[in-house]
Amino acid sequence: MALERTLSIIKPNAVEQHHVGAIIERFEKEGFRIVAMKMAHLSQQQAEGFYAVHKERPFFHDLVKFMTRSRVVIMVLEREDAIAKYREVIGATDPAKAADGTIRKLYGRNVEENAVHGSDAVATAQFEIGWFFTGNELS
Ligand code: 3AN
Repeated sequence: MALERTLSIIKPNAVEQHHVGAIIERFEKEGFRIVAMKMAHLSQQQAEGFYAVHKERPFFHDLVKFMTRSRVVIMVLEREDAIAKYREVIGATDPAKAADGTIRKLYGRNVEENAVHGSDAVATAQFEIGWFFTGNELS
């Protein structure tokens, strides 16, 4: 196992429903260290660039609209094996298919409004962290 960092976003639906505190508490209890954190209302350009890998997908336009609807909390989280462990804690993309007790099962509304984002690989995490944080904010 290696010490890794992953990019976490608490999405608009979870912020609107006042689940920020519960979600952050869960990550800390699962052994993640918060390396950096900010709240932001994403611009269209920020959301489109972040999700550029999905730009040909049919849900891209709606996803960008949702992610720019209201404020999000963006965090860099660190622990051993962070990427796989984080995805275990959040559960499957579709909350209806996510395991009991996972964050998406607890706080997700549907496959789009699924409460949280998490990086899916080390290279993706590097891109995503760099998209939102400068080197200074991570030191
Ligand atoms: P994950 O976030 O689990 O890595 P991805 O990368 O396949 O899932 O999808 C990125 C985001 O796009 C999801 N978090 C979700 O908000 C949205 N999304 C994925 N699949 C769909 C879909 N079939 N319909 C609507 N939105 C979707």
